[in-house]
Amino acid sequence: RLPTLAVVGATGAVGSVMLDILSTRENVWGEIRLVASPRSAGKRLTVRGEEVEVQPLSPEVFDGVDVAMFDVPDEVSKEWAPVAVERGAVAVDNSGAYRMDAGVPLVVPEVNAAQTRDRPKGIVSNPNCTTLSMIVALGALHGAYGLTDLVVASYQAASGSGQEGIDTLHDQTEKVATDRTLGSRAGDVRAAVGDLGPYPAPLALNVVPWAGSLKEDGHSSEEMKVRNESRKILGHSELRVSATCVRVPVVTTHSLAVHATFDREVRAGEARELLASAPGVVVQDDPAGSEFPTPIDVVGTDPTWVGRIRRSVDDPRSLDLFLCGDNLRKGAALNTAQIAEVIAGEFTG
Ligand code: 2RA
Repeated sequence: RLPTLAVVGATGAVGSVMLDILSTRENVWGEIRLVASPRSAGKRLTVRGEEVEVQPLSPEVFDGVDVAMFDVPDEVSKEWAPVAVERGAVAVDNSGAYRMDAGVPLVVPEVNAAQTRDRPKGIVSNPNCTTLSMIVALGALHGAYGLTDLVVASYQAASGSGQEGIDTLHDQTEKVATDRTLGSRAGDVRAAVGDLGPYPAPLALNVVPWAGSLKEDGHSSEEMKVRNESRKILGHSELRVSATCVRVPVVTTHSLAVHATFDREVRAGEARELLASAPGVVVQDDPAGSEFPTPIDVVGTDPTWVGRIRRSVDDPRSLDLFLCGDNLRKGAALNTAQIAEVIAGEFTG
């Protein structure tokens, strides 16, 4: 029997990428049920070439469901993932509600797929998109060389803030497009863009060193997620991580500059080969030929792209890398789908 899947949050920014992914990957599902808030229920969406009506979120909607994916805000997952589990489903959750829960595995199939089975609460968590945009490549390097330290600067796309982020970036970009004097006087861009949307400063013609909410000692929630989730996924509770998360005027695909230090000396050429053969990683690294990943070229693709691979000038145990990953695909929908497929394998053998 092919298992039944519920997609909760089917109408959101990640939800629509999910429907595309479910329609293009090898089909492992019987029925696919689409679920959303009562506000969006009744819409008809296409998945696997068929129109399906979106059902309102309710306990009964999980009856007969084997795997329920959640792409909804933390508080909705907190309330409804246990309801799905009670009704007999395994919940795969892409919110922050359960990621650091000791009874919930945090899974990236290329790195720690086996942990999917160890789910005492019936819930498996999907990491944050920023962690996911680098961790497949870093997991491969960790397996070979043993990571000790990570220094990360993120360049995060507007779609990490959902449709509101994308709309804000486009609206602001339109407002600054024709005045060529803008950006040369403090305050001129701020005055021109008006509405800041979900951001604390204009995103057009700018970079904003902030994502998420304020945590202890001035760190942002996004920076703490990069640290805590990397440690949990890699099973390395001593890993030292410093992150600075920055929003940039890119629509979709997060980028990261990473300084990674290992237990032993590393060679750039060897690391490049290792990454090139790692599942889910593509190396694009020829600066002489202007070959390196950029978000506008990576968007819409599944792998983590790595370039600018070089050994640190001052430390033979460190590598510097530049990574890009589509934050809506591998960063959210794709990884969730991959976890769900691992669970589907338990039903079909
Ligand atoms: C962001 N990581 O990019 C968040 C979204 N989950 O804002």
